[in-house]
Amino acid sequence: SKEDVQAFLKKNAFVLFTVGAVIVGIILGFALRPYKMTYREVKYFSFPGEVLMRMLQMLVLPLLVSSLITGMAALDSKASGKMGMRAVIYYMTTTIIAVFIGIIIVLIIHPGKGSKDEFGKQQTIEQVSPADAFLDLIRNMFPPNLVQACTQQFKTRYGKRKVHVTVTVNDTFFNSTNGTQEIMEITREEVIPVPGQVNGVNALGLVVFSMCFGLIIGNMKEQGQLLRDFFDSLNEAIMSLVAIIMWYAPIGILFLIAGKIVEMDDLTQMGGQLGMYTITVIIGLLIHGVLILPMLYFVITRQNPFIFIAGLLQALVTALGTSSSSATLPVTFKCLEENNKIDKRITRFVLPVGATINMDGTALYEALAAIFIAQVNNMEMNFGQIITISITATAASIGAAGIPQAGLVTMVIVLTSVGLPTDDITLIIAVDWFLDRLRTTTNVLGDSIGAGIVEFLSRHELRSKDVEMGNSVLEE
Ligand code: DAS
Repeated sequence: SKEDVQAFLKKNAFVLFTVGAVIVGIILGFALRPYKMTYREVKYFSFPGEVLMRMLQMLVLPLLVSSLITGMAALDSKASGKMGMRAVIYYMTTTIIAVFIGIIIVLIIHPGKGSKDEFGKQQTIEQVSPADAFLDLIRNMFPPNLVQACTQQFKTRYGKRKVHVTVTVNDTFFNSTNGTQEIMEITREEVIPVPGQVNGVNALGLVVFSMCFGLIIGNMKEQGQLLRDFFDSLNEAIMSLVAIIMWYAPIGILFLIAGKIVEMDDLTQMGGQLGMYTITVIIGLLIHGVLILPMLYFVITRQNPFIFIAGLLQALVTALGTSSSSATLPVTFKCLEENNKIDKRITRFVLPVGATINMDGTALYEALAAIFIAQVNNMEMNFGQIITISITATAASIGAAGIPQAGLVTMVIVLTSVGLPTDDITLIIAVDWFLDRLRTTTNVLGDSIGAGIVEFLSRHELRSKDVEMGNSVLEE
């Protein structure tokens, strides 16, 4: 009936807006492509998207810290220890499964055909040894300066930027007596690839600190009450801010997606190996996200995984639009707590940690991409090398920050570990912006399903804690 339709629309307005935004964004993007906007015009056009990105990022720091501290403080150390164990086992298992799928699928489809001819020009990539990368991971866990940890800069984007270059031609032949002579100078606009910097927070360091801090103030008696109340109330206030931003999110997502489509290169090489590679990654991510994770959820909780995923839709779309799991974090919280009714003591712990270290999509991607690069170089990996790739891909996904294209940077570790040319990362840059969005969506899905599973497994502890506290803990 008409009332039913109205009620449905009202209840699902957010989701409809968000999904609508993606569709309109894609259409608008393709419609504007023929106009060949300049770099500056694209930046103006996608400005509403940039604003959304900044709003979400603005909340990450206070949200991450306050949710982890209150999450840890709400449980005694035994209960949080058990919950933490479950979460870690879930993270490890799903990441290893993801890596495994990536490897199997790339070996079966074999998208790399042993030649680099069809790829564009290559650039040089900074070398990082696996040992250094590993030590960096540990270093990041213990930031010497907490304030600095809140303003860490990441070198990540290998995007393209238009710059004015002055070309000076030197002629030493006619003027050998006094060195070089300048004979002409021109200025032109050229697109060159540049590694950029992204502002972020050292999430790993803040996670470690907040967890310890939360545990400590949770164990303190009355003296800890002030801090517990403070962070609890901070967390509530931030979540109310998230609710406001959610109304703007569809507009931002629309322009993020449209802007990216307007700006992307013509994918003329997509017919060849790069196209096959893209399809291989998509298949791998689909197997993991649509098959394995839902199955795991069903086997453990005996509930319909797709109803659970439907509640997450807005978070998934935000991940697709922002290609950052940490920028998506506020929305993931909202979806899980409000739509899927996951206990806050679980989300507050599982989500920030998950967004920082649990990246199934990235792990799958890194293993797959490394083997693809080996194939392009006509190198078949032996069993030992494949094991090395799976271990380093897991480490690289843990080390990758939840920001756009971070996975591309940590891939250097995977490649060097088996002696593959790191400069070959540039072969896949052309499609990375797109695959990044898909793997980020998979990452967010993995964290969210993890929250559902950990809650189910921890139901006894949660209940006995409720009883002990007279059911007053964190009950809104
Ligand atoms: N885009 C990242 C994320 O936020 C990770 C990656 O680059 O793989 O999940």
